[in-house]
Amino acid sequence: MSEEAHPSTPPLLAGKRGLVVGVANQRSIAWGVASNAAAAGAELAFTFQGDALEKRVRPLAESVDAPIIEPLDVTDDEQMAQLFQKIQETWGGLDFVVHSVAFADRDDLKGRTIDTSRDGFHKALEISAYSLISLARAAEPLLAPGASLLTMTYLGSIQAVPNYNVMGIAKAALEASVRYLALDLGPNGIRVNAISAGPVKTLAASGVGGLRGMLGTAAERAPLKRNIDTDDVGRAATYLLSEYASGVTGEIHYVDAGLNITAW
Ligand code: 0WE
Repeated sequence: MSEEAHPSTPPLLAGKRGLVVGVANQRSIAWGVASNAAAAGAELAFTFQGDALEKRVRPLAESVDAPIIEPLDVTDDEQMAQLFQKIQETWGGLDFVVHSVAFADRDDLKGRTIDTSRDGFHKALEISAYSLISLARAAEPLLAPGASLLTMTYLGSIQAVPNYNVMGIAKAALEASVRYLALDLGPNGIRVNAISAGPVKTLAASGVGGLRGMLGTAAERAPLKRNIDTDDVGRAATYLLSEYASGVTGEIHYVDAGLNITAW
């Protein structure tokens, strides 16, 4: 009967160990990914950036019994090395990495892109795009065939979204990095993908002027007639990190209630 046709299968990420970089608080997209991955059987390591965020991240990480909670500023090579040393000692290997990190100076997320300073450009690209490359390089020795990397991007990479400005340029670099890293790591059976999330009200987005209006417009325009939440992203992420996506790499997967396919 149905038992024979549909034998029960283990949860999607059973026995997998993953690193999650980019949790700031409970509303973070990274937490949506982490909580869904944990529910799907993954064991997780977390990083926090600075003392202020440690107070937020630690209780969340402990709620899913994370054995590794370490500081990481993605521009600090020494912290990066220490983090992977710790993962090596604790686990000896790693099945996935979630990168959910972006930063541009607040002044560069308004006004004209033409006014972006060299320094502001460098900072946005370093933190938001180069950090995926450094994480991939540091993680590579720990990754076995079947492992995967996942990052978060936004439509502003391929369409000009007012005020997204230098972040759009950084996300374009990030998406290209996904494809080139997929090419590098593919021969070892390691996949690299991105989720392009629709707008969500997170801490990162809270400083953004006009976000409320954007969320309203997005929900009206999107085929699903709603905004997405971090669980929408978390469920798609769980699939991309799992064997169910074994043939998927170098992909930018939209989780935006269909917004990106619309013209009007
Ligand atoms: O990628 C993002 C935002 C990332 C972000 C947010 C901030 C706010 C605080 C990067 N750096 C900073 N720096 C700060 O000082 N999103 C996809 C959310 C977002 O940000 C926008 C958006 C959307 C959507 C900025 C302008 C217009 C739309």
